[in-house]
Amino acid sequence: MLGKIRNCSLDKSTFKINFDNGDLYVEFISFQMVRIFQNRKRPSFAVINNKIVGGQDLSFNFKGKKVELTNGNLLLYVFNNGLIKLFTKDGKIVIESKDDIIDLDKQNASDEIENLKFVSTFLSHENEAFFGLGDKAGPLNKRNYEFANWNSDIPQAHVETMKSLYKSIPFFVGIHDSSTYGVFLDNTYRSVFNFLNKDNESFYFGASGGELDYYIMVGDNIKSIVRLFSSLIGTYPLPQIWTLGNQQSRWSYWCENEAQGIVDSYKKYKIPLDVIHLDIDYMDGYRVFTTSEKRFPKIKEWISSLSSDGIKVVTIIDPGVKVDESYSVYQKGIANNHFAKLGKDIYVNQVWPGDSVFPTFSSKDTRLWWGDNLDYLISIGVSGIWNDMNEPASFKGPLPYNVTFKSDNGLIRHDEIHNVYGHLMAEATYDRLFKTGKRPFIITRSCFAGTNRYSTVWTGDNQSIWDHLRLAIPQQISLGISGVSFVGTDIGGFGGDATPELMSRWIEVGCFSPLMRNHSAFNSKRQEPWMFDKLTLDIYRKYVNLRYKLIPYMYDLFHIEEIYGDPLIRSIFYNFPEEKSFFNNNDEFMLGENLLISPVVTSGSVTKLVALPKGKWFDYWTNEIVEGEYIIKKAPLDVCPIFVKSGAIIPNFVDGLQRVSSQDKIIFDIYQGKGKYVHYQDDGETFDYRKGIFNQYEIVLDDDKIQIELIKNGYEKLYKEIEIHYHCDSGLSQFKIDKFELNKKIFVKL
Ligand code: MIG
Repeated sequence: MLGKIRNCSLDKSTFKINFDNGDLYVEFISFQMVRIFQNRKRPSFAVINNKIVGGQDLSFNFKGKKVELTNGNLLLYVFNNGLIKLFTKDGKIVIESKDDIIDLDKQNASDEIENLKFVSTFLSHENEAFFGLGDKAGPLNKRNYEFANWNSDIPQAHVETMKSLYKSIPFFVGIHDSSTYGVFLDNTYRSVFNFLNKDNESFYFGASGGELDYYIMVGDNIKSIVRLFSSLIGTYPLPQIWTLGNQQSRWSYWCENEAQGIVDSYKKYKIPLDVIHLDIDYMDGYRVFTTSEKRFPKIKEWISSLSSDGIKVVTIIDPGVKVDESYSVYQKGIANNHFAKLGKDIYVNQVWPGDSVFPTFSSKDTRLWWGDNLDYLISIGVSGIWNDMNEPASFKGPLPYNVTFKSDNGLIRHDEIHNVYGHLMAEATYDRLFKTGKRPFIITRSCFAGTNRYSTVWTGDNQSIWDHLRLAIPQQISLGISGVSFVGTDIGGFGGDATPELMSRWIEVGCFSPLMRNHSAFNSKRQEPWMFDKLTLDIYRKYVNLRYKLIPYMYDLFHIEEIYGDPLIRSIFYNFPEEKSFFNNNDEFMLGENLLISPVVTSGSVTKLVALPKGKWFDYWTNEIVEGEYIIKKAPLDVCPIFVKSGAIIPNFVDGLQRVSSQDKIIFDIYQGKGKYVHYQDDGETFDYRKGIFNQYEIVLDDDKIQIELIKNGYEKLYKEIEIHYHCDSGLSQFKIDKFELNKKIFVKL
């Protein structure tokens, strides 16, 4: 414990508070964010921008038992032992320490407490709600649950009592009557967030190693907090547009013929497809960066023929490198000291290839070497990399804590690197793919805060059960709050056998996931859309078609996401923060600002009780205008209830596309009301947009008038045709706009 405060000083923009037993630093990163920390042993893996914003009015006042610090907007009290109390300038309480000693008699703590090196306990407010923490199972609101951050490979069914899953994002948003705030604990060791609230008055977090280093963000609503967090850790860079297409996977498509057959069937059944995934069996004996001569004898030619058909190939890559003296990846890794050690010896565990060793991704030269190995996959035409098993998972027990990894800042033990292992593997992959000039497409299973700068994620091994379809909603929303916008679940469920009904309902949810991929395990029922019955196939096609229409809308959302960090999949209160009843809504979500999806996620249901925020909403399928808190919607198996906000403007690709490709025509669905929308267009592939090579079309809707204007023309391929579909209380009307010039407003009376 820090003990009593001795003094405080301000050096440039950093406050240093000296206690009997150590120092604590305080920095106001901006008017809305304060960082409280001890000296770190090594730089953060997560934070890329914590530069202090100038122009703040910094001062402090030391009053014996407490220091009062301010930046002119936030007021922070620091007490003995480092306890804190944070206010806004109008005196509203944000967060307040309770006591640094957990009162075990009150049994507020859990067993986890034993392993923590430090703990910070805070008062919880009545009805305070908590959100975020990445991929944890259970409801959106994390109050009354406890979680641990320790990336774990969990093949069993994910349930709400599980403390950890694959990802670790030690960030949450708290909302109570006087404040909305976020806390990011920038610590990679096993950490614990306890919102159990057993004593009805407190919550705590802590970590089992490293230093105390946390940021508190203060804002008006959850969106402003997510944006502040994104400013610290970075956002997902605009993806290649085809990555928003439909993706098909299976563990495994065993050989070229089988994989080709899948592509052919998609064509035969007229379902759009952009990507096929190759799981571990494409490799030669699970040796990473090899391909099987037997099963994929002419892989380069095959990938190239797929490519002329518009299909991309993504291959899986695990971190474990097979121990095999005659295998060049192993040889070079050994020669250049790229593998983790236990004492003086290379550490060996088992994964798919049998005895395997683990790359030291914490070191730049290892990351570069890993990238060099990717050259082979790039040279045969692979378009994206799927990183699995990077918790890291291991078959012969977990890696001991004292396994060491070389790094750019000394050796790192496993207990410190574990939660960022997948993050660093993704970074290595990103850096190599970046050099191709195309926007990297990577999928990772494990991650840490900030991995979203490099990679998309999926939620790991779910199962073909209704509970996991339901879980997909809060899980994707929570990941979005935690900075991870490019998310998806294995559509249909990975383990177990999907029923036709479950499959149908899953595609009705999955078609809105940024990462839209059907994937299943080798011993489960085949899960491609035609493997069920005609009805399932028709439903599947209907929702993949819907997805392809919405791709320009999703791409626009990614453009905004890259700037601010707003996730695509959001809870309703992200857009309507005053509607607190949605804090506990786990069966609806929004895609961006305009679409509200209220899917059926229970077996046998053909109706849905839809909760709507205030305002006018259009039923997507019937154009019927609905209003009111709750409505009961008929939802037979082929209907996923979808509602569009009044005043919405939604860009669509034309119907019937089989691949994502550059389009000459765009259709704007416009829904009566007032609204404004900017549609973004670029080459969908390269980083040229960063040099201004893009177009923007602005549409303003004011009841019965619209105004369209090309406000930026940096990319030569403008749409040749714009079509407006106007939805209003008297029905649907359609018309075309075919000539437009830069900065010339076109007015249309509706
Ligand atoms: O131990 O590569 O989550 O998607 O199909 C299982 C085989 C390893 C786990 C992944 C899953 C993948 C499977 N992998």
